Amino acid sequence: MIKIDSSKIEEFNQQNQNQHNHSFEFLCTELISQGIDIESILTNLITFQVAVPSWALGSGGTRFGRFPIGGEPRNLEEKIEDVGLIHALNNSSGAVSLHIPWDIPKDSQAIKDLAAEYNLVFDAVNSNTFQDQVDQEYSYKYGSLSHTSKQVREQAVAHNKDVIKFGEELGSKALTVWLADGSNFPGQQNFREALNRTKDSLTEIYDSLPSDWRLLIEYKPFEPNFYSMVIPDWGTSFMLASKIGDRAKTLVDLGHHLPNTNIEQIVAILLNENKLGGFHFNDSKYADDDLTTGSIKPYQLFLIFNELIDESLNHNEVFESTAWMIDASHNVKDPLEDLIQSLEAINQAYAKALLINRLALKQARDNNDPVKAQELLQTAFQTDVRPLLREARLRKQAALDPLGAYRYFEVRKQLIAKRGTDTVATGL
Ligand code: PSV
Ligand code: MN
Repeated sequence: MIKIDSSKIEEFNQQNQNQHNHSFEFLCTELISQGIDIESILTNLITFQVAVPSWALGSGGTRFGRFPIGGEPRNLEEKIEDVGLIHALNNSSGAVSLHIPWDIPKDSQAIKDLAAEYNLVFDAVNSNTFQDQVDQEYSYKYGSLSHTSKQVREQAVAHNKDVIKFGEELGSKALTVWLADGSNFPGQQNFREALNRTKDSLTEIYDSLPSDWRLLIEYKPFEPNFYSMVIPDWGTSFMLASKIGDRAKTLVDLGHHLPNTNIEQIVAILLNENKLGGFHFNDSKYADDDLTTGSIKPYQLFLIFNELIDESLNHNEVFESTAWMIDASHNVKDPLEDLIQSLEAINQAYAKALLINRLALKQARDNNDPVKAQELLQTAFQTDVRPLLREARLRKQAALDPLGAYRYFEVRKQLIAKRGTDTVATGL
């Protein structure tokens, strides 16, 4: 079991402590002059946790190829070890989100105990009815929850119920359903019938949820079906969630939008209707590119957090009741480094959005002053909040510089030494 000792992290931090003190003091002086409550921002950053999906720990592939990075986790235990390693470095990824059947826990109690050793809990569980498994009776080639055949739908519903069972054993409180169902050619599918069958299947799944669980319905405009997807957009997900019940919510995967979609406005509308269930964070240039969060559109991420904070002023449970998760995997980076970068980008967007002068923004809006409103957003967005993030990490015994520490401790080298060079993690 590879573990990074907190005393090692402390030693590593000492090398950069003076430099950090200097930049933190400098930023504090500036923020205090703007009347910003630094301690309250730090408290938010210290408590904020984002889940890591069990499928993002190996190098991702495209249909053209896959290039294993070496030391990839060979089983669920090793995936937990990986999440534990980055959590030790940043103390902001304290949860794992499992994809079943890629990561079926053979002994749930043992898995739970192992996760606890790394201070990890289990976030939403994800079902998979987009691939056929070897022992499966009916194929999902033409869909699952929306399928024309009752037997296929029943099989897909039963799978979701199994996933809930695993999730209950691990302490999860939500099921995320993403459907690949749809059609590739005009005329192939009756849109309305497919949608109604999906609603009925989801209702059956919802009815079997434990009373403190939520059903998160993910949407996606295209891929793997290229003519139509049964749940292509937030409107369809929202409509389904509204019909199905209070604990059915919409899940926003940032990559599941057509270029230039105003995602922050979608988030605001869902928040307004109490239907935002959670996020899958990633970034994209075109669509579901699975790039590192914040690598392409950090301003968009900041604007999303702006909406969340705006809502949290009225309903402060928003942050607790939302499922925060990264959903990315691509084939050129060390996946653990990628996750560290994603966590940094998410925390930066959150911290910057916390700096917005909301009173002044309200006044600018009320006075129809778009110039002032933009200046206020830009002032917050342009602030280098990295010293705040470092301070938050320091206070929770994490690394001042998680990426630097990851390289300094030669974590990948240790993983390769233990697991070998040609292991391939389950996932896509
Ligand atoms: C589909 O593109 C998706 O975003 C869904 O969340 C899946 O569960 C995940 O990626 C992994 O394939
Ligand atoms: Mn997703």
